[in-house]
Amino acid sequence: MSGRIANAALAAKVMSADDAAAFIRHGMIVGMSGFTGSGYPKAVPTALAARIGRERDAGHPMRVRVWTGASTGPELDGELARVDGIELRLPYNSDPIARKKINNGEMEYVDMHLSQVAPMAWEGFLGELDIAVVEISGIREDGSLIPSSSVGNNKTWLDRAKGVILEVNRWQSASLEGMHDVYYGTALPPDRKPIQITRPDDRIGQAYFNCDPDKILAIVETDGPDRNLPFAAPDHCARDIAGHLLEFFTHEVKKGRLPPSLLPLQSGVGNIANAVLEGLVNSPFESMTSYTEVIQDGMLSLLDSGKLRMASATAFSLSPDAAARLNDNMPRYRDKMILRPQEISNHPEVIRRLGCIAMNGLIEADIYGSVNSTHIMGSYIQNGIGGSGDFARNAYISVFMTPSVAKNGAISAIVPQVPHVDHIPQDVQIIVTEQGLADLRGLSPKQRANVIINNCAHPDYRPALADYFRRANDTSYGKHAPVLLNEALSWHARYLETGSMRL
Ligand code: 0RQ
Repeated sequence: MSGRIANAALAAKVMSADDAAAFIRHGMIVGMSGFTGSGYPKAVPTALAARIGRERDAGHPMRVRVWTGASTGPELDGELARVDGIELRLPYNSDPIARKKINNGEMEYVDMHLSQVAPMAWEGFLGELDIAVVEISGIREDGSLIPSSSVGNNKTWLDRAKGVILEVNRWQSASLEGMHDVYYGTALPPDRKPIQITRPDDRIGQAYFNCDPDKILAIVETDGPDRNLPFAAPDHCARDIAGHLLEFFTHEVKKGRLPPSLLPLQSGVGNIANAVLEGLVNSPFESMTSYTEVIQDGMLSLLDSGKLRMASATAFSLSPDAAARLNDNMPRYRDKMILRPQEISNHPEVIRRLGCIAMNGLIEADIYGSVNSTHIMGSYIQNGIGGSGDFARNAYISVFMTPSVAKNGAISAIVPQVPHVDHIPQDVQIIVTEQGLADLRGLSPKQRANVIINNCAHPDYRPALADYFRRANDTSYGKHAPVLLNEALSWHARYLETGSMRL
């Protein structure tokens, strides 16, 4: 054994992944750990998928409903989706095989605000949780559990599930111990109390999960890395977007609308968000903090540079190099990081109180500033809303960023009307592309349209957008937010018919 299980009674429950997976039966709801590819169980889902494949071949279809924190890894979503083992998935997915099944109509998917998953599980709206499968980094003598590289919804899964399967992963650094802050004070209305976080540094909970030992059905020892995908080096476009944003922050500090240390940063995942964080390393801002969902490579660089004082999140999302750097230097980083349950890292009350600066990616925005973050061509889901809605609505400043074109220029990211809305104009204050930045605060719809078209649209599409807007102004039924109903979505229809939005 790895020496990670210090409780003798629980050590007696160690078994193989195959034996542990046998506790999961057809139709069950299974709550798994995992958030942005970190801290997800690796062995039991793979064993479960193998069993589902065997059952299917023997003529006994078997499917389960899978809840997680957010995205996981190929051993979980990929393997289970491949054997058609997932009947329903929530609240976030980025696995390509699962994405294909969802968009083929072969898997049900519930795309949720990440802060709302745990409360809704407690409220009973989602169904009864049968089994929790949770990765941890160790078990203490008193039976309490040391979380691993993500906290996500684990506290809720461990509390709500009828049975618990634990994966103790010795790949995870033993020095993670003490980094987490697991809050046990949440309650349902009318008994909710204020969440007492007034600075990103505040600790309000405990470093361990509680778990009723009688519920623990199995413990599996593992030694596998998190998904940890490499980030692309920032290209020209990402660097330009980062540059516009840094110029904007400098301007806001000069105007006295942001303090010189800015406000707690939330950063979405992906290469552009990472480029912005890397850009902040060479910025004039000092003593910054972060209150976010995920700690990615750029956050580590910011911590290394001394510019970022501390980071609060619910998970890591690191490249293999950055994960190795973190694991090798954990004692140095540990005091500067806090991992919390996602209902706290994404809590609207805390985000509003702290005044976070939210920075998220988008698929497309329309000329009035509605943002589509999820549905390509209005119907094909890419990932999900994730935490972007939690942060965008409640942030002090809500920024969305994107290249101005997609698919080698065949698609404009600025369109007359988005075919799916995740973020309404009121929740979208700044849009940035490599072309420039649109500050939409205090602007009416028509004023927004002018700024978005002129500052953010690609020059190849700007004349067509301006022409649409001019004609809409002339003939629209109402002149508040003019729209040509028959034409508004014609750009998307044109892409589907011809492979390009160009006229
Ligand atoms: O598809 O890979 O098939 O070519 O969309 O686009 O350019 O790789 O962008 O990785 O920055 O993701 C909005 C999806 C952007 C992400 C989104 C196609 C493009 C490609 C991906 P291909 P890129 P990114 C914190 C906050 C919601 C969740 C969130 C996201 C694919 O940021 O999931 O913010 N956000 N969470 O080709 C058609 C367009 C397109 C387009 C891009 N306009 N039309 N296709 N694509 N723009 C994290 C969590 O909550 C966990």
